[in-house]
Amino acid sequence: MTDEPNLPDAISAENTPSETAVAGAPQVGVIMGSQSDWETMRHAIDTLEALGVAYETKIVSAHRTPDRLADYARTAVERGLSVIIAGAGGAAHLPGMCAAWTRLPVLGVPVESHALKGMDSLLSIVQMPGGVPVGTLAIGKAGAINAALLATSILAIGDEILAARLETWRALQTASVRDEPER
Ligand code: RP5
Repeated sequence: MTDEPNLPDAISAENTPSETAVAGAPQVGVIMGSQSDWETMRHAIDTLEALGVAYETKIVSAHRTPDRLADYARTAVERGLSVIIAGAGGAAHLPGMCAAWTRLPVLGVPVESHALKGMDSLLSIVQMPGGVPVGTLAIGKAGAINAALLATSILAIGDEILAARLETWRALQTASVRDEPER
């Protein structure tokens, strides 16, 4: 039995683009290596939507669509993105290769793999050589949610509306924690 609140539903943000968004243009790019990553990465999308952050999402594989990855990451700045969230599993090169092509902050989400429970994904993403950073989150759903929250925190540095929504999120989360365990 979990007490986990449905914060995306609870926050009831207005779902309008934040004040730094230009005509609803995406500020966050959410990419994933495969359709099979959707079940994890949808939690990042749900969180961004709840907070009213303008985003775009795309399947971009470092291995299967390398040219798509290069095009996506190399044009990310000029297209107005501020942060990229990249989720991948197994030999998860996507976040690191994406970071190689752009100066934007890249947040990596290790998707849980069948063979190694996501340890392979985690280590593939987290062990970047010095000079090309990827901010690595937890394996799976928690990492996807936190990547969205962290992306929003980055945007909120210059956006009071998003900052207020994050404060609301935290307050709802705090209010949802029981004082004593249910027996
Ligand atoms: C990675 O390989 C993807 O990110 C995915 O997590 C994993 C398996 O992909 P599929 O074989 O399910 O397409 O590139």
